[in-house]
Amino acid sequence: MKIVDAKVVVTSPGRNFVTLKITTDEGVTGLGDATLNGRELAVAAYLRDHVAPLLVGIDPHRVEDTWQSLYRGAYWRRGPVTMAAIAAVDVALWDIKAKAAGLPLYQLLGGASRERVGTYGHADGRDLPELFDAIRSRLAEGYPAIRIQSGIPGLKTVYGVHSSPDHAEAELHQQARPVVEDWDTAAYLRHIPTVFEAVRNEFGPELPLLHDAHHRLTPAQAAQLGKDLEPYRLFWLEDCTPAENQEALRLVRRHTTTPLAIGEVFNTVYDYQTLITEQLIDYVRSAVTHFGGVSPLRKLFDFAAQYQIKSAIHGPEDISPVGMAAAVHLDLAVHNFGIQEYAGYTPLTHEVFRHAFTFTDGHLHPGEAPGIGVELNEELAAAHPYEAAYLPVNRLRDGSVHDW
Ligand code: GCO
Ligand code: MG
Repeated sequence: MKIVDAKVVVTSPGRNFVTLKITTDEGVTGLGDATLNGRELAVAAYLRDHVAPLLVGIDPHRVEDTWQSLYRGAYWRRGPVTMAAIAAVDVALWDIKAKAAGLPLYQLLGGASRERVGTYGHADGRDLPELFDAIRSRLAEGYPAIRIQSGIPGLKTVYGVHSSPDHAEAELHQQARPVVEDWDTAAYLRHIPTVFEAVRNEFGPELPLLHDAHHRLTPAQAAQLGKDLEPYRLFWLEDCTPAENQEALRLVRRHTTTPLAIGEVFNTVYDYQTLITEQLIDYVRSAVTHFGGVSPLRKLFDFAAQYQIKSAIHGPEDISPVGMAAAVHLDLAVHNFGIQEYAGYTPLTHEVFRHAFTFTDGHLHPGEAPGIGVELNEELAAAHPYEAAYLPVNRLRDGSVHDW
């Protein structure tokens, strides 16, 4: 078998997605997700201009060799643009290999280690009544675990909190200029433990609760928050400090038993080296899409397993259904699976990317279609072209930029 075409499709059925479609001389095709939120066209150009020409003519079954040649051969290693591009190739090749074998991808990864894949969903509110309503909605949808994000008194807009529940969908259409959010760490640290206390009082001790600090704290602040949240027994506290500094987690870990999750912005195993070998975290959060694909993520999970660290693949709305499908195959197969984030998609996104994976009773299953089980409706994708969009920026009260 030989690759005859590699084409990049950028579509915005509510938000932008970048998809690589590889076609072989035997007519078998494969899809990969290369979506990098707010920087989509950089990855599209990397793929179109620098990777696609190298793929034509090669044997698509050589997944590992292709990965290594794209990673090592570029000389300029790592980074989100490079690794998202390599991820798309890796997943598309796994898709082709599994289709050629007539098997769903999870079978090539060792087969199912579980019957279904547990998820967590998002609940947010500007105040407690709004948050409680959101939690009730997620519970009604069947989610077995819930991430809680809350408005902070005195702050206008906070990460993960929609300006009104009715606007949740509209806000998926991101802005053509970055929205400016405001931030006050002291106000946040005072308020969040009271939110978890109220949620525990209302919903009881059993519901697994998560929280994302989105890289905003210093190690000492994160340690304090972890300690303050201990009575509420979180499933995890996510991205408590900026992810670049692995050593920062030593201090956090020494001071709190709240489980820690990190890694959605990481793109290679080297970003995790200290965190894993010193057992400073409990969950690795990388997405198939931003970590170079199924091949390296599988290796990361195997490495993490030696240190009792579990998988928790990043699954917000900005991972396309192609990236999500690949994730769910891995989730079903790896032994040290922890949880899968699943934020769901707009109805139009489900139409553009028809997929075999299912979401029932808060659990995902990849389905039994050969490959990753996603088909791209190219006509519908073309009818919804790229829209300029940015993630927000975050500023303190004095106007200076803070981590977002
Ligand atoms: C999460 C993440 C996302 C990111 C988003 C950025 O835990 O789901 O923090 O919400 O902010 O993926 O593009
Ligand atoms: Mg996060």
